[in-house]
Amino acid sequence: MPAPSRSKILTQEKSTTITDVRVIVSSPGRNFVTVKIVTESGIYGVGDATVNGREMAVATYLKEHVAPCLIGRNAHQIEDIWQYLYKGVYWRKGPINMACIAAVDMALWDIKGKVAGLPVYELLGGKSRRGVTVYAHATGDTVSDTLDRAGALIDQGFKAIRLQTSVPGLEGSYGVLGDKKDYFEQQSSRPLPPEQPWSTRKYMNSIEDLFREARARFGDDIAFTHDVHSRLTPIEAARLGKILEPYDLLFLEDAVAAENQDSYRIIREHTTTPLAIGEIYNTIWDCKEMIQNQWIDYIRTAATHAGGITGLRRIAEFAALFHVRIAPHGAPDLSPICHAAQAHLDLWAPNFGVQEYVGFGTEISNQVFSYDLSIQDGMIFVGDTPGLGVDFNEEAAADHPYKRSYLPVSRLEDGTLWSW
Ligand code: CS2
Ligand code: MG
Repeated sequence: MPAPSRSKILTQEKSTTITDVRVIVSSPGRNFVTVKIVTESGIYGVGDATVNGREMAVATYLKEHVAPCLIGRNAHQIEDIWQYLYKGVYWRKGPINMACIAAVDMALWDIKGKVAGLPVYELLGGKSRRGVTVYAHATGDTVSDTLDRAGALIDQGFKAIRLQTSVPGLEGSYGVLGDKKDYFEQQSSRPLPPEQPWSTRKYMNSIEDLFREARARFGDDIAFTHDVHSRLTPIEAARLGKILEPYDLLFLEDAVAAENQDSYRIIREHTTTPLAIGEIYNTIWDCKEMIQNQWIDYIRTAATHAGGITGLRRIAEFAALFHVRIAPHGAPDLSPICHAAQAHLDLWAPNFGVQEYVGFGTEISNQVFSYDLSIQDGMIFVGDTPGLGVDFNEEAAADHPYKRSYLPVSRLEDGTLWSW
């Protein structure tokens, strides 16, 4: 077939020349930062840049420093634009910078799919599975409440469940909703960082009950995960891993805050409980050491926090060399755009493990975000809409203005500042 004439390529470039970059901060139930990249032809793409509790930092960075550099560029040049924004900034990496690159990247993949008339998973290499297996969240003030919630999820067909429950004697344990109806409501009422107490001793003295009773009630087929949320030291995490070995977890998440990746070597030397980490990582460099040393089993980087589809694809390919599977973060502070981007990537990735799932949104956020995603029998199914299959209603978003909201801060019972 003859190569397209220069004029045809130019026509393409003209039609996909970026003419506008819009950054919208809205709060349909909780704050989100959305990027909309518009091309000469009118085709546009959307991306998620939400960094929970620092939304305005991201929005300003995008408006002031990223958007001007994109006008006039060819939206098809996803990789070149990624490299331009990553290397061209000089001050590389970091959560704010990488969330901006991520949102632009998602929007460009969305545009490319729309121009090609294909869903993004086809552009990545097609489906490697029929659907995306997820793990849902079961949480409660008591072990019994948590397991009742888990039972309801199992009845809905979920095959993997994250279990979190209150720590007896502590006010406000991580991952427990208390009197709030969902995570959105829980976060929306935080105009200043609430302070939550932590006691490793109280936690370690109670956590085994949750999994012993879960296995007794549900048997061995259900996969359970648990999120420690970076609160232990390496040797404490090693002990927790050994305590939980009889209950055969799918993975123990964020056992230790891992700026020092070598911490995971210590945990690994003591326990066979699978380990997962990565939701706050921003680049492959943050997790390179622990992947190549096989100190972890799942890497949980999120499209919004680790450079978009392009960033996640690089991490997935590297992780596959070391038997590490991807288990992308899927928290309520990622927008449906991120959930969709990850679902497309999960469908393609040969080393996909499991996707965190807390729902794609609520009745309010669904007024702003629409998406070609469904959940059935514990799996996400991605439609064949070209691009990411998501849309963002700017008019509806304007009805839900941003309102500052923080993540909590944690302190030990003696007042020492701790990881939340
Ligand atoms: C949690 C997150 O879902 C998880 O694994 O670690 O919900 C985390 O607490 C939030 O993303 C913080 O914004
Ligand atoms: Mg987590």
